[in-house]
Amino acid sequence: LQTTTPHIALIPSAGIGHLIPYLRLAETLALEKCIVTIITPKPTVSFAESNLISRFLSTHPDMKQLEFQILPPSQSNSTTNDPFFLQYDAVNRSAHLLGPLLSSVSPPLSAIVSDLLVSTSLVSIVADLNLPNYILATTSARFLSLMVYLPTLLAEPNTKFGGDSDSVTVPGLASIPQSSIPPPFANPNHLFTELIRSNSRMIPQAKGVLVNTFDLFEPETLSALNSGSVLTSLPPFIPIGPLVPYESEDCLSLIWLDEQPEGSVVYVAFGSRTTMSKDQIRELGEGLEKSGYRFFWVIKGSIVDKDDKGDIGEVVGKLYAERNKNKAMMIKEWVNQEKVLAHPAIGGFVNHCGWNSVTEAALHGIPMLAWPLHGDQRVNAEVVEKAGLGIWERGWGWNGEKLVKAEEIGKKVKEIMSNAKGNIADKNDEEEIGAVLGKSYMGRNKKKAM
Ligand code: BUP
Repeated sequence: LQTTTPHIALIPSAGIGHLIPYLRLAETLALEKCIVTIITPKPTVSFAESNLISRFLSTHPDMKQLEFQILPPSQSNSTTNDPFFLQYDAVNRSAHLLGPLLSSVSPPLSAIVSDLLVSTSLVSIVADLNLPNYILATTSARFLSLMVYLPTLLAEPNTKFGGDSDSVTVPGLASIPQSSIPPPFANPNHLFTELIRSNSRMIPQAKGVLVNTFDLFEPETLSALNSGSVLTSLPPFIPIGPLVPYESEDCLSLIWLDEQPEGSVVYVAFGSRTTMSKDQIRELGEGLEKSGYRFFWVIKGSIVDKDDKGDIGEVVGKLYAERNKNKAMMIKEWVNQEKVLAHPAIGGFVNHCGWNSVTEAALHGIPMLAWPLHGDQRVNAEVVEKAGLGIWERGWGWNGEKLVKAEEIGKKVKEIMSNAKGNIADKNDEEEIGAVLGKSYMGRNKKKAM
């Protein structure tokens, strides 16, 4: 019996959070002896995306790539000027150019896996090519359920997002508090709302939806999606997560971590596309200092890295940077986050609940302080909290809604770090080591031992 090697095309959309899961899936499929072609929209919004694609291709020479030249994004839209939303829109408007590209590949394709946000535009292309189309969802099953049900909710005259009712009901799911619904959903004409509404309508036509989650993490939600409770006539939702990080290079900042005690460092990062106000960055910096723990802080000065200017001292203040240089790593460049989280020195993770960050923390068992800032992140934070993977202070609101003060931040950081493996705060070092080894042992040996 002759069998042919499956050839899968992967079509991500825009932004690091939508690219990394595709690269992880690409490696997994290649290890399963599939031929993989990655379709990369060009130009990308950020340097981080184009750098990541080049590095991935150079370390995975068997992988095929097809560059997909997209139409220029609109400079703005009356509802948003977020460069990533505008890029999703541009990829959708360019989708007709994909047909000839996909039909030209050799050997012929066996299936397509595409991002949910471009799936409607692909319907007729996939039908013409007579190919099964899978979606790889890059968010939690819980937020995905909200996306699946969004067209129905928006069609109901009584639905009010951001209104007075306490929560939104998606059949089969625990209700979602209004405060977790992304604010753009309150405007049916918002580009983000429109992109999700139009693309979610296509889900029933997909052969299956691959979800970067796992059964133990979101059991009720997966079962609601697969039992027809959310909507009837949905394809299977297949949990394939947490997607395993692909082989990649170390980054220099790991050397600093090598010198820190086990579980002693709190890692602080808010993903690739969110920046906080200057005041909030200052409070966060003070909060980290107040916590007494060592910290590794990835700081973003702009939404898109192409616009990021100035050094760390300019963002956090030169005095602050100097004061903390021995107990902190502060960095504005790209770090290999997955390797940072895998490092034994990391004891806790303050993050925005971007779904990739959540799954990476889950993979390495790092307790999280959830600080969701926009989009799907508050719904994701509910999942983190419910699964016992972290804590969340709901009152901190969306990004920019209120100034979260250093005092509160320091308190919450202490709370997660008290669950960490090493559990030794710098300022209490001597006392805590004394408590472990005994005060008289410490006194006896202090001259000859470190
Ligand atoms: Br920044 C940064 N290094 O320096 P999320 C990010 N990452 O490895 P986001 C690095 O990017 P969306 C860096 O490990 C994760 O895999 C990180 O995805 C990696 O958040 C990914 O966590 C970021 O989903 O995307 O960027 O906000 O809005 O789509 O959730």
